[in-house]
Amino acid sequence: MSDLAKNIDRELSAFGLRIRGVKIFEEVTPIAGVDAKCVALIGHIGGENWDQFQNWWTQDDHQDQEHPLDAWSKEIIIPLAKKYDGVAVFPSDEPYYPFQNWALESELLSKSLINLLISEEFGTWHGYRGAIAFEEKLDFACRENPALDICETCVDKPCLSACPVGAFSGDAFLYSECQSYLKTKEGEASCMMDGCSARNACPYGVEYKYKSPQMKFHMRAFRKF
Ligand code: B12
Ligand code: SF4
Ligand code: SF4
Repeated sequence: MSDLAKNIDRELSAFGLRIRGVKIFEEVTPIAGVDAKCVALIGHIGGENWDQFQNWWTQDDHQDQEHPLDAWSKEIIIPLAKKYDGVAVFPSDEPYYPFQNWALESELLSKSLINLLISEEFGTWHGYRGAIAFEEKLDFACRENPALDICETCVDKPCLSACPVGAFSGDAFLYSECQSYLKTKEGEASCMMDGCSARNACPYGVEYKYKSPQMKFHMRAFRKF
């Protein structure tokens, strides 16, 4: 790993974040005004960022944020990008940058049947908080394995039968069926309380599963009011 990558990773670790992988572009790629040669993906595995985020969120001047986790991420990643001559981009800002594709090409992950990337170690319990694009290549040990297909080897596929509205029974995720269910009393008592039943049914990475406050936070953010 280069000194630059090590320094960024060390600074991120104070917030429970890390460089998840670095996607090296075969051709220079324009990203947010930069001719990028690579992009460093920043995120968390399991609940490693949760306490730091909560401490920030409970401070008086942060409680009214409409998207607190995004605001927290920006407060950390934008200055870091400036300090190291890169430019920051974020997963929820449009135009959407292809975070999942970048991740697939720089980490040991595979696509899952429930539209999330999955790892043999930590399952689907991980996320991306931002990325920094650089005009220079960053030396970082990437663990990409394009042949990995975890779901293919999962015989029972419990995720598919766990969703009460069969949101994964077709070719695409049935977003409105899921959203409608989450607004019912049953949805409030199950997925809204304990997290997506399909995601919970997956046997991979159970020890990385988000704890209740983090789970509820993400479910509330996901459900449109
Ligand atoms: C819009 C969006 C949604 C929308 C619509 C998703 C859709 N299918 O269109 C809705 C609201 C439904 C949604 C829901 C959720 N999302 Co969402 N979403 C996004 C967002 C902001 C943009 C997606 C996009 O259009 N990207 C643009 C395309 C071009 O980029 P791409 O990633 O390279 O897309 C390629 C891949 O998707 C790939 N691809 C094609 N088919 C498939 C199939 C599978 C199985 C996979 C893994 C990839 C894949 O090819 C695409 C084209 O090149 C991304 C963040 C981001 N910027 O990527 C998060 C993101 C994908 N979501 C995420 C999450 C966690 C969720 C939720 C669990 C809610 C939550 N926040 O907790 C649910 C899960 C629902 C589900 N099971 O599908 C995470 C996924 C992390 C992971 N572990 O993989 C992301 C990366 C955000 C993040 N901050 O980490 N999401
Ligand atoms: S339960 Fe099996 S098929 Fe479903 S996401 Fe997990 S590994 Fe893939
Ligand atoms: S949150 Fe509940 S309803 Fe929505 S996809 Fe997951 S299991 Fe299905």
